Amino acid sequence: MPRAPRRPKAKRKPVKRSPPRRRAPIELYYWPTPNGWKISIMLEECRLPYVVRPIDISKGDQFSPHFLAISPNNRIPAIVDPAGPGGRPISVFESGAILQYLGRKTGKFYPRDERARVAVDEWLFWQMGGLGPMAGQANHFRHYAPEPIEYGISRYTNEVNRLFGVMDTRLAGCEFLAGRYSIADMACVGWVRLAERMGQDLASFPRLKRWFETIRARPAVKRAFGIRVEAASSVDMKDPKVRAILFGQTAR
Ligand SMILES: N[C@@H](CCC(=O)N[C@@H](CS)C(=O)NCC(=O)O)C(=O)O
Repeated sequence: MPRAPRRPKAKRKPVKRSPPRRRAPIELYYWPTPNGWKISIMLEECRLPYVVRPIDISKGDQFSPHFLAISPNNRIPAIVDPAGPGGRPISVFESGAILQYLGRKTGKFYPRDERARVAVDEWLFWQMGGLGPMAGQANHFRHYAPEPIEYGISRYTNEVNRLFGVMDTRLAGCEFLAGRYSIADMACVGWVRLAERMGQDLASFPRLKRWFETIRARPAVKRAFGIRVEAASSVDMKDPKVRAILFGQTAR
């Protein structure tokens, strides 16, 4: 069959494209502590653009009206995502809520499948309600109490020991806390990093040690742990002004 003659191509008008708009970065209100690391790890793992806004908790930046408007509990970390739901900015405080938010936003490290998500939530909440607070108290009584209080030291050191044991047992059956690497692991790793300060020897927890070494070797985790905040390295925890800010807080 003879082919139909080709129609001459209509000339397309050149479409003027505006240059791609650079996405404003997420602002991370941060100080280099286990709670701060959780979020820098997640941002690095997801390769999300972000800027670090240091909140010097030893000088009282956490009480500035600007920060309190974002984080009413006067604690780091917090984030402001300029491209939140509906394309409008959103601020989020509480590290667990931030991890879940970023997990939902990116679809990474926080599975959509309900069974898998329940497992992540279990270990995330276990960290938020157990490991974090207990390790925080162990650290306080072991290093910052004005005089040694044996009851407080052993109560919280033992509790961290028990919680490390829970992780060690769990990790006998799976590579990561919720099966696959997730925000639950990111929430816990900073506390395990400080095991010695909490009076724990990782050699007694071989599966936990293996888990820690695996996570610590991840490039994103290395980058997150590598963030330097100059002022943080010179904080003197014996300075009465610093101690009054951090340890003298009441409802006011
Ligand atoms: N539950 C909070 C705890 C955060 C927290 O305790 N942050 C500490 C640093 S690790 C802080 O900001 N401390 C400031 C202060 O004590 O005033 C979270 O997980 O975000």
